[in-house]
Amino acid sequence: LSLELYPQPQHIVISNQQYIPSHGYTLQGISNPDADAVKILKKALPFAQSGKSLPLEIKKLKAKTPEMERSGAYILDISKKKITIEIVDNRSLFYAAQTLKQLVSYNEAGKRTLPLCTITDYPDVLYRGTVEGFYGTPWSHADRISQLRFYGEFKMNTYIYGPKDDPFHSASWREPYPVDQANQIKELTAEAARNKVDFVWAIHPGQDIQWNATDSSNVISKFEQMYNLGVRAFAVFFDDISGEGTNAAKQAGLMNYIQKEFVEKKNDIQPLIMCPTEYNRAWARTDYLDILGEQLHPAIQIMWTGNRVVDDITLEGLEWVNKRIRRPAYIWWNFPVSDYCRDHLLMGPAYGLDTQASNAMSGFVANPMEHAEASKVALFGVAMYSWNIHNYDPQLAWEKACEYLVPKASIAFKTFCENNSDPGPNGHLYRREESTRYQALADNFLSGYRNGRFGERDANQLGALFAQIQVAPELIYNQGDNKELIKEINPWLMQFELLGRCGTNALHMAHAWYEKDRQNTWQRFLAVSAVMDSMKLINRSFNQNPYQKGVKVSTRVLMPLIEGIYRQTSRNLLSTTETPSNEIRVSTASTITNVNQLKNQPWSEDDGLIAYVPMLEVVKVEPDEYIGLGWEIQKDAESFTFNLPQSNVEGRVFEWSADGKTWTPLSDIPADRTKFTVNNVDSKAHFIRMRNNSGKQMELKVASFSVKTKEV
Ligand code: LTM
Repeated sequence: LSLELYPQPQHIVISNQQYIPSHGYTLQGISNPDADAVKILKKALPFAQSGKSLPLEIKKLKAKTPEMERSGAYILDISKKKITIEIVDNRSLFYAAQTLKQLVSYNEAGKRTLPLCTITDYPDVLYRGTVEGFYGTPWSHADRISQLRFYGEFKMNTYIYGPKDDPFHSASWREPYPVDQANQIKELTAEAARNKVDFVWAIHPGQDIQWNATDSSNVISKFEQMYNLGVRAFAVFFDDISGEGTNAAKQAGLMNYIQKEFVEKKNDIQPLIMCPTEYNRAWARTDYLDILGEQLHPAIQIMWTGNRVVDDITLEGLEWVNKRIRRPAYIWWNFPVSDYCRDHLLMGPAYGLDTQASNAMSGFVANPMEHAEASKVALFGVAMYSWNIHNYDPQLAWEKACEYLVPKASIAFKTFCENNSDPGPNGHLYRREESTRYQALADNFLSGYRNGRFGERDANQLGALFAQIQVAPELIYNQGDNKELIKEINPWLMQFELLGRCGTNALHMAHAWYEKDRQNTWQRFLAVSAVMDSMKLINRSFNQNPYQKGVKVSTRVLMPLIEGIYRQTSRNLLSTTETPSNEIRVSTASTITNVNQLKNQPWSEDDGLIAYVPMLEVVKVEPDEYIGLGWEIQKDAESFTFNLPQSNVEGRVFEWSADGKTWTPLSDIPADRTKFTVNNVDSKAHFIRMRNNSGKQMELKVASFSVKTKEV
């Protein structure tokens, strides 16, 4: 007999007996047990009003192992005569109550039943939860309240508040919050406390901080304001900054100052957390981390995203960084964050997490999508992983998350999620499995079709899938349980319905061709074209952010399959190798750069505008390295625009070239501008670049680097 509990407890001893309590329970043991926990217990169990009762005893836990001393550890024993809960702290009782709630079931007669069992449970990782640390629209107040409740339910105890686009966190960090926002933060700290979550407020001061006494006290004053709102946990982020603020010794100095002047004086504050500037292994090329390791107060936690900005988490990678920072890293996992692939949703399982790494990290928090409710699919996995690392099963966690979020249409929701999980090509080279169950099917069918065959069995299976895809959105809309989720993912649901329609038509079209029914093939061809046009319309109408515009679904397997069938059919129909007009056009424009960090950065071409996809992180450009664009001979440049915030301007040169070999300086660019448009680009130009001629390393952010072209 096993128990379905999430997260899975560390140890369960269970008899195969279910038990119907003969009386209601009465609380015994420690005085003043946590009220939030008691509320859950009272909902889960029958409580005695008067007369005969069974004891529910709460007592202090006498730990026999270090794990059982951790905040949140508990022993829950259910026997016929009584229930006993042994606890370390209030969080323990709250978690035991959450477990109990999951244990209660109802028999056919509607009576509450309990399994007779003993559960000994503790978290593998001390700090577990999320860091709202993405670029883009910060979560709403309601989103955050709902998140905190979700964390409490699944035993996550940390929420780090650090949305990059909250000015009071980052750009205007010295300013206090206006009253209405301050009040909301106060409400959040109270909600966090009710759910036994540490609300950690983070500041991001590094871009313009001055290393002097005034700014040190500016940080403390801001923390004081937050303290007065109920915040009892703090972080300082130094990620994605350039210039003076990146100095490791100065950063350590400030952190130690906060430790001494604020944390140690207050006495009721959680350990400080810092996010370093070199927060991943690919960027750690200096002695920066060693300086932190040596100089930073040992009580301060250091965050770490892994071997790259967005990556899996490995024990080997953790051991590498832990040696340098001289403490176990506090993981900032960049999943399911989608601020670098905003046209996609990351709805797949939280996998790629080392199950042997429990002793190598002090904390594990995940950076989510700006879509709060949709992020819960992955965050459910994060809760399972960080509580019980060895037994983590990403696929199981994903399935349970889908069932939890959309209970009445969980199959439809799984269909949606399993086909919307890959970010598509991106500068981080981070890819996720998507539609894996259908990959072989799709490949087989397409290669057969290209060779004049029609794989009937494959087509039937794919047809069933596309039918399922087409109805999935309707089922998800109709279940009505989770309106917030639907609001967030609606453009993708609309697109998904069209994908199903498009796939069905594409299969019929292929079949008609195989049957030599030219007329029907044409009809289906036009139907596929029409659906593709509708998909393009959605792509151009929704989610029009300046980074990755639009709404993409199933781009890894299913959309390429449909496009492949469509392309082949158009070739068949036209008996030509020419590309049809509404096929995605392949351009010969490209980025030209020898900067390592930019080599994989995607670029876009839209209406003659050739552009780098904006980057969020700071790019380091070594002497003589350049960032540029090239375009085809059939096009003339009308203008060139750059916006390179946080950049050194000294020693940079802008140049154009006709052949990519001989370069001429672009005149008329003011020397001090980080943002400018040149309107009179020489018509012979087919390349433009900015080169670092300063002899020193240069830092910049690529907000925009683009050329507007017209056909000649
Ligand atoms: O990852 C860190 C430490 N910082 C930023 C995040 O704010 C951002 O959300 C992620 C993903 O794009 N990348 C970062 O560099």
